Amino acid sequence: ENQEVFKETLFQFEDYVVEKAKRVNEALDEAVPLRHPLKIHEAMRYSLLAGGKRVRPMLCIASCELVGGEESVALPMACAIEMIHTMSLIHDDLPCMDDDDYRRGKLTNHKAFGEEIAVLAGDALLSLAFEHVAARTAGVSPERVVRAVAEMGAAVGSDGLVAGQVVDIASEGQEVDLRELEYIHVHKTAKLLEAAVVCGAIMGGGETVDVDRMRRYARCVGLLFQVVDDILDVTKSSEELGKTAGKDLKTNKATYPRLMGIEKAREFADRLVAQAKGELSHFDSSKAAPLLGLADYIANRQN
Ligand code: GRG
Repeated sequence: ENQEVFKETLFQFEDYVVEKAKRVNEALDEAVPLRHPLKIHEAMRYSLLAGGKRVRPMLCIASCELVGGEESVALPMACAIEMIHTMSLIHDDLPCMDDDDYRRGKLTNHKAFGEEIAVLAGDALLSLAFEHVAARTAGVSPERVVRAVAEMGAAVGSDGLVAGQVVDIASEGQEVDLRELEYIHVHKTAKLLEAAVVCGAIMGGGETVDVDRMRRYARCVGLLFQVVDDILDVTKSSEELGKTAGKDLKTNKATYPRLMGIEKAREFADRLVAQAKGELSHFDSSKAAPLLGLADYIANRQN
């Protein structure tokens, strides 16, 4: 019987995810219409609509709904977070950064449009993110919109994603210990996931205590996301061994499994998912179901 109930909730969670992703994709499509100059808008749309998992927008919307807000009040913010995520991927893939040829199953932006356009597409998406929240959010007090925008800006800048990238670049070829690895992951990955949750809760009208609880949930989920990424990296590279040589730089990169062993990394992931869920125990569990489901999804994802 338990298994039946489990299947039922799992099924509902899938429905939830599919429905939200559809809404987010439509809103993103509408946010960047093709217009003059054609090339830049094509490049922005190419990466933005390339079919990411939309984990951050879902966290944003589910957080808004958990504190009683309508989906519509968080949708512009959810799109803005995805625009920022996408631009960080475009810039991360550039030859001067990670120098990658493929992303989201397609050629990277600079491979498809050239480096100049890829840099500018990233810049334009970052700018559009802030414009989009400010111009499109409706039904939320100006104080809350400003608070959320400040939160989002802090997550991206030199105390956020950029900080993580800078420390990551500086650590290349160096010995990296667990503390430094955590710093990189918290900044490169967890900060934006945290902003997605916190900004969703702010837009939804959440009380400070609840926003704080959800922030703690998001920090666990953010780190979990990266630990799982590292574990998947090991699984994938052993599967692909022999097929692709891989880049030395990436092969030698510090990861949780490399620093603590695969078993300990899995235990760490289990602890993080339990802790994330624990932070939501104060909420009605049926209302918290989407965020609880997202934590499980992130823990168990295969890509
Ligand atoms: C943000 C201003 C600004 C500059 C960019 C390049 C850079 C600074 C930061 C790098 C950030 C980066 C690439 C972090 C990795 C994040 C990560 C875990 C990406 C994978 O996310 P998924 O699995 O991807 O959610 P999909 O494609 O599903 O969206």
